[in-house]
Amino acid sequence: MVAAVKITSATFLTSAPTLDACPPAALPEFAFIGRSNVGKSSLINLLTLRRNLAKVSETPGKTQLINFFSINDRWALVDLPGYGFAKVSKNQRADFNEAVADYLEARESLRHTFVLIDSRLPPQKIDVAFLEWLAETDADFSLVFTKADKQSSSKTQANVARFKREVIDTLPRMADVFVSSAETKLGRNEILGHIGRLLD
Ligand SMILES: Nc1nc2c(ncn2[C@@H]2O[C@H](COP(=O)(O)OP(=O)(O)O)[C@@H](O)[C@H]2O)c(=O)[nH]1
Ligand SMILES: [Mg+2]
Repeated sequence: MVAAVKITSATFLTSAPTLDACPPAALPEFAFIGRSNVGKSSLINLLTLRRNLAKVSETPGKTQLINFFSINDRWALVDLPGYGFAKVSKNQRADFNEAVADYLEARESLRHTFVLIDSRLPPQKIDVAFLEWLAETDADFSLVFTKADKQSSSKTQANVARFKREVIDTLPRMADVFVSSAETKLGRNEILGHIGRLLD
């Protein structure tokens, strides 16, 4: 069992539409990215044990702002706009908000990025394309397979293994993998433990 960091305060800091509009890079930041509806906001609420800190939406793709939450006045959680899929001529390309790309490439205080993947789905092109892009930056990132409560753990493990096989040739090294559920709190201690180690 890993020692999780203790969260004594969690407050909404600000929302920003672009990298330039982001608050001063004063605290180490842990960002959450993934397809719309994958569970980014729910995971932030799970980690902080605050029900409505980050807005959970039934409508995919609604949040287009970068949302900052200050934790213990020492570090920050960052809820990024979800990516979608755009058809561009013959090729489908990863369509993520320009502000997200700018943030992930250039934010000085970004310490780590959690890439969220729906644990119920076979590897999605958009997720693989996004990881290919992310791996080309110097980003430090890990994978979080969400919504594990919606199926058996053997099905989750099979999907995680399948996803790893899909990206193993793309990534310079296999990223750390977490499995989470906003319903059962699965993964909370492990993810907070990871954050704690990175903060040390
Ligand atoms: N059963 C289950 N539902 C989840 C989980 N995480 C998110 N959801 C639901 O999935 C939907 C989208 O979640 P949200 O956090 O808004 O996703 P976001 O768009 O990535 O921020 C909401 O209806 C959530 O209640 C989870 O771990 N388990
Ligand atoms: Mg959200």
